[in-house]
Amino acid sequence: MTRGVLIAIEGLDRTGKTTQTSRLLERLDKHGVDATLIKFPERTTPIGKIINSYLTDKAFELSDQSAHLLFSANRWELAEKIRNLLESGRTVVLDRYVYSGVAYSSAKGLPFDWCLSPDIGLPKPDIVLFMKFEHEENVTREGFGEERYEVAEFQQKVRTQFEKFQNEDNWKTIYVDNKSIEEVGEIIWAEYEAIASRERKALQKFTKLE
Ligand code: Z5A
Ligand code: MG
Repeated sequence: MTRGVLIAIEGLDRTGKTTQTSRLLERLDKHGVDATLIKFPERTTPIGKIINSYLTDKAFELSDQSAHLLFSANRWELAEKIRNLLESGRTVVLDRYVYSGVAYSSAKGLPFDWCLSPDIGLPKPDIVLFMKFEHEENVTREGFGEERYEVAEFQQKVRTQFEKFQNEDNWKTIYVDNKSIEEVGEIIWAEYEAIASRERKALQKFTKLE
C-alpha cells in the first residue's frame, strides 16, 4: 500500500488557510482520494480546550513558555492518529502545524531552537504550502484582529520567524495578494498533484527493484 501524502497549509493570519484546506479536502474527495483534514490548534481535545480559552479570553494568563508547550502537546495528541492515517494510505491535510507553533512563539521572543525542540519527532510534511501577502498593509479580511495575536506589528514579527523555514526542502511560498479563492485553490491543487505524482514515481522505482 502507498503511504498517504502529508500536506501542511501554513501562513500568516487571514491568508485563507482554513478556506483552502477545506476546498482541498472537497477536491480530493471528488478525485476519489481518501483524505482527512486536521486543523491546529485542534480545540476539542483536552489540551485544545485550554488553548481555546487562552486564545479567546484575554484575561486567561499563561506564560509564553506554557502556551508554547500546550500548542506542541496539542500536536502530540494527534501525532499517532496522523501516522496511522498516512500508513493506511490516506492523505492528511493540516491547517497550521509545527511552523505556526515556532513562528508565533519565537515572535514573542522565545529562542527559535527552544521553540522547535518539543515538536521534534512529529511526522514531517511532504510539502508545506506557506501562504502570505506580499503587501501585508493592504489586508482587510473579515475577522482580523479578533483574537489574541492579530496585531499588525506582531504579525510582522511572525512573518520574519516563518521565513526562517523558507530554505527547507519541503517549503513552497504562495503569494495570495489579489488572487481569488479559486486562483489560490488552483495553485494548491497543482502543488498537490506534483507531490502526489512524485510519490507515485518513487514507489514505481522501488517496485522495479523488487
Ligand atoms: N497558534 C500558535 O500560536 N501556535 C501554534 O502552534 C498554532 C497556532 C497551531 C489561532 O489559530 C491562533 O493560534 C493563531 C496562531 C496561533 N494566531 N492568531 N491570530 P487559528 O488557525 O485558529 O486562526 P483562525 O482564527 O483560523 O484564523 P486564520 O487561520 O489566521 O485565518 P485563515 O484560516 O488563514 O483564513 P480563512 O479563515 O480561510 O479566511 C479569512 C477570511 O478571508 C474569510 O472571510 C475568507 O472568506 C476570506 N478569504 C479567504 N481567501 C480569500 C481570497 N483569496 N480572497 C478574498 N478573501 C478571501
Ligand atoms: Mg484558519
